[in-house]
Amino acid sequence: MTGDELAKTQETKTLQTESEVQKVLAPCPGTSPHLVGPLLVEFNWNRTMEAVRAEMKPSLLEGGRYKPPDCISPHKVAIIIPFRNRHQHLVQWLYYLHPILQRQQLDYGVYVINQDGEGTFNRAKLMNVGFIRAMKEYSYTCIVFSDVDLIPMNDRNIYSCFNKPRHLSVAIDKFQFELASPTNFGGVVSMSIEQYLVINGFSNEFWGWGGEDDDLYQRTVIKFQGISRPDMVTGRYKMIKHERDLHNEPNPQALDMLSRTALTMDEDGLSSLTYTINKVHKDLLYTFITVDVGRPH
Ligand code: UD2
Ligand code: MN
Repeated sequence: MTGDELAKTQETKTLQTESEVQKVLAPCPGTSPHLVGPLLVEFNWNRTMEAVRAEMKPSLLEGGRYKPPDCISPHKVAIIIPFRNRHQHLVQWLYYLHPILQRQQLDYGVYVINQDGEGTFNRAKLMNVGFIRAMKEYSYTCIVFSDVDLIPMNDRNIYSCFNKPRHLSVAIDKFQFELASPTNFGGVVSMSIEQYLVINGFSNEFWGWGGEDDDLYQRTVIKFQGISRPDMVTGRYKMIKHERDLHNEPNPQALDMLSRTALTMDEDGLSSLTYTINKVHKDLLYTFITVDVGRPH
C-alpha cells in the first residue's frame, strides 16, 4: 500500500467514525415518524406479566427504562403510577403503553409507586414520592402522572411536557369521550420539573377518594393562569372498568379543603413531604417502589 492509499483508508475510517458518532448524537425529529394515530384498545384478561415481559425484552432496560436507539430524545420523561393492588390493570397498562411511548421516541422510565399496608389510600402523596424518587435516579425534565387504568387510544397524544401543565386524558370512554367537567384535571397529567416545583407538587393531605385532582388544578391555575390540553380526538382514552377499592372511600373533608388551596399550597406539598421507602424492586417493565405514606393526622 502506498502512502497515499494508506492516508485514504485512514481518512475513510475517520469519516465513518464521525458519521457513526453523528448518527448516535442526532436529535430526534420534532414529530416522531413512528406514530400511527388512532389505536385499537381491547383488554385481554388472560394477558400475563410474563408475556408482556417477553414481548418488551428486546427494547427495554431494567427498571422500565428506554431510550430511542437512533436519536437523542429531548424528552426525558418519568412516568409515575400511583398503585395498590391493581396487578391486572398494571399488566394492561404496560402492554399498551410501552410500545406507544417508544413510538413517541421518548427517553423514559416507568415508576410504580405502591402504597404499603391497608391504610387509607393517598394518591397525591404517592405522586410526590414518585417525583422525588425519579429525580434521584436520572436527569428527567418532565413528569407524567398516570392512573393505572387509563389507556390512550391515539399515539399522537404525546407523553411529554408543554408550556403549561397539561391534562392528557380529556376524552374518556366512561364519560362518552367528553370532558367530565371543564376543570377536570384527573387521570393523566404532565408537568415539567420546573412547573411541578412552582406549584409545590400535590397536596399531601387528601386521604381517600377525590379532591386531590381539583386541588392540583387550583394550584396550577393560581401559578400558571391555565392548563394545556390536546384536542378531543387526540385525547381519547379507554378506562378499565372497576369498583371503588377498599380503603379508598370518598374523602368527606375534600370540599372544605378545596376552599383553602390558595392559602395552604405553599406549605402543603413537596415542601412538607414525609414518607418511608420500604422496598425498591427493579423489574424489566417498571421500577416498583413500596412506600409507607403514613396516616391522616
Ligand atoms: C378519578 C380520577 C383520578 C383521581 C380519582 C380520585 C379521572 C379520569 N380519574 O378516578 O385521577 O383523581 O378520581 O382520587 O379523572 N389506585 C390504586 N389502588 C387503589 C386505589 C387507587 O392503584 O386501591 C390508583 C390507581 O392508579 C387508580 C387511581 O389510583 O387508577 C385512581 O383511583 P380510582 O381509579 O379508584 O379513581 P377514579 O377512577 O374514580
Ligand atoms: Mn379509575
